[in-house]
Amino acid sequence: MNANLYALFASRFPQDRTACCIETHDGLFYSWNDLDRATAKIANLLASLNLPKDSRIAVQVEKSPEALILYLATIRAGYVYLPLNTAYRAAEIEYFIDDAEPAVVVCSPQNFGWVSKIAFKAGTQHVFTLGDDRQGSLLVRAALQSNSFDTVERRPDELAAILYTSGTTGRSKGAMLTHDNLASNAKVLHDYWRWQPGDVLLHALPLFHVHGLFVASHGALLNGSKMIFLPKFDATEVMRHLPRSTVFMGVPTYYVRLLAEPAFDKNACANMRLFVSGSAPLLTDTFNEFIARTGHTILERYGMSETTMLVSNPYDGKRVGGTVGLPLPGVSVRVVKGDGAPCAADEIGDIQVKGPNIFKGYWRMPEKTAEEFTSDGYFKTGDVGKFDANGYLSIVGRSKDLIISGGYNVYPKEIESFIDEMDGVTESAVVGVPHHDFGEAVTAVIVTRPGAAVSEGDVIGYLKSRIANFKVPKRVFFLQDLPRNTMGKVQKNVLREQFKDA
Ligand code: MCA
Ligand code: AMP
Repeated sequence: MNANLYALFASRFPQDRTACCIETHDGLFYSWNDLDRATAKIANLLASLNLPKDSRIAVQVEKSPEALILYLATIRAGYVYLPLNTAYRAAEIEYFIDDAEPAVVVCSPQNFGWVSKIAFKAGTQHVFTLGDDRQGSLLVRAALQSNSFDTVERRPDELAAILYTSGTTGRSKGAMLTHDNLASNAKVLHDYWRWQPGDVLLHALPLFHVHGLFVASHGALLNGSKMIFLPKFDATEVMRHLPRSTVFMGVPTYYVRLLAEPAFDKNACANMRLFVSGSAPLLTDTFNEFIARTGHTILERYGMSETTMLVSNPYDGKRVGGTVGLPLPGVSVRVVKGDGAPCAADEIGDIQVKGPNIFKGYWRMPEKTAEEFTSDGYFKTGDVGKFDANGYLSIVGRSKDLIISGGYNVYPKEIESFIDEMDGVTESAVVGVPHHDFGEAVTAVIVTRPGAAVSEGDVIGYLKSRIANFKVPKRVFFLQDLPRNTMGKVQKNVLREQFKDA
């Protein structure tokens, strides 16, 4: 049997292929026939390029139905999809392209100048453009191709996607996900969250991370369900479409922003079946306020780029606020102490996981991959948590130095290395402090050289021209010295406490 993930989706398309598969915010309708034919055209285009096996197709484009179609076409043609955040700037894109050596790069038309320069320098042969308005050379070239394509045979353990996830030492690592990693997780979630006939997914997440690209889209595709596609999250737009939707997925910031809308109430959610939250901790206050306002209990779940989804609150059973729920069927989750011994209920330790959804390793980093697995094959998540007596997992912290802002990961080490390059800066420490909207806000604390005149505005301006906007500190503070422990290590917990009300 062909284990290509696209073949699985195709086997679940609804009988009526003229039914709507994707509806856009501005009133366009794509049927399942359209999806089949459009993925075939792009798959034929990719096949015509005679790319080597396992070629990476790197994509940095705005969200659109065609962006999802490009993902599916890549999988269908047997290549490896490599999505990139649209906020990334030249230095970030250059790193990913140099590291992944994609055979094809697809970028937004307005970025063609600088992206193609980076790609051609790195040896990429083909650079196409794709806009969010159905423009660009990719579609022009694909239009000339046949609209039928035999989905390429793939084994379960062959690569389907690489997702870059930043490293604690600053270097991003490409998590290699196989067809079976994605297919097994999609099937489990489809059953666990009880997707049903008539479901409609309101899709407001970006298409370059696990949450929007896999968890949300795969559920609808496996269910043969319509997706209403929003170009980005916007609370007013979400509310406009909720009455015709049944399933919504988002990061906690989405729920905070929805609750800030006075008209968001039981009535607004009357047609809804399921709200899912993940990618960052959902505050218990948000969880409780959501129940009070809408009568719906948000289902919180937990996963990673390396693992896709691991743990979820139940659909039918009790959804407990402040917890991420129970291990998904087929996924083994344990909490261990420093010496590897299992923790008792309510005892805090490191979270380790095993299952068919766990990635194949980091792209071209075998030593790093080996370091992140235990001798008995468990992946070390870098998250710290505890099980309660009922088997519900809570995440209480992270052993990795990571900030999650509005669902995006920011690695302090990367930001510190940019700040430390600035004239007049001696050293810096970047921490996350509580933020009502983004959950955590990136905050920089800097020590300057004597006599140097570096201002908050200078630092923010310098960083904005170099790195993705969401990584730029919201505030910058200056100290004479950074607090250190007896080993000389910067005490970030002290800084987090000192600037928590910033
Ligand atoms: C935008 N900005 C941000 C963020 N997003 N700053 C910090 N954190 C962010 N997440 C910047 C903008 O560039 C802008 O900067 C300023 O903040 C205000 O922008 P705003 O209009 O409020 O932002 P927005 O366009 O509304 O975006 C906020 C957002 C978005 C809707 C929350 O960030 C988002 O969609 N996040 C979802 C991320 C996601 O999909 N995560 C899943 C990862 P300036 O003022 O300087 O111009 S997958 C994952 O983690 C795993 C595996 C899992 O478990 O799911
Ligand atoms: P990423 O590198 O984007 O895959 O982010 C994965 C990380 O997001 C995990 O290791 C967790 O730290 C965090 N995460 C995801 N879901 C949740 C959640 N529901 N609660 C708390 N943290 C979460």
